[in-house]
Amino acid sequence: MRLIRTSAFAAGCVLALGAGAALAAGSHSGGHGHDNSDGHHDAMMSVGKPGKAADVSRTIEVTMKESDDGRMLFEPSRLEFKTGETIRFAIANAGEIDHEFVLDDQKGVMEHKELMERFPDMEHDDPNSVRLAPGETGEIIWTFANGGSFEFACLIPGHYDSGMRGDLVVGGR
Ligand SMILES: [Cu+2]
Repeated sequence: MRLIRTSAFAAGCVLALGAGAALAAGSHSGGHGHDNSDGHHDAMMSVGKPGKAADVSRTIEVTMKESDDGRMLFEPSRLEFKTGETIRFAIANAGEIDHEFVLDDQKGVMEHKELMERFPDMEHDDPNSVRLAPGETGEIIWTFANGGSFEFACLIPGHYDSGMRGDLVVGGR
């Protein structure tokens, strides 16, 4: 599972780096610009896998923003789901700068955070993340297939360390 996930992420990054700025504007728009023939969009991660709209059991609204005291945050800052649940995340950027919403395990978040710090202009096109400009809204449909403790985060450099993370717990049935 770990190997599959890592290679899927690497493929997404290489593709995004190669395509450059042209990909940046539209990478979150829902259709995702490239085909599924590499299996990348269906890859199971430890946090789960892309879900189907028909399986959605509820919608969770998540707001991303900066606070008056200079922090950056998600509301809510903690999420809990049942194992096997499919969730539609309706994500809004209510801030004044770009933010992103990424679902992963702690190790994946740290790897991704480090990559973003090395390549700040990197745009990724992965099904477990969406990047939004100020005022924009986006959506992720995700199936939490595995129980455990995970994380959601904004990995634009500096944002995680300004508070832009949350705990994501999947458990029970
Ligand atoms: Cu952010």
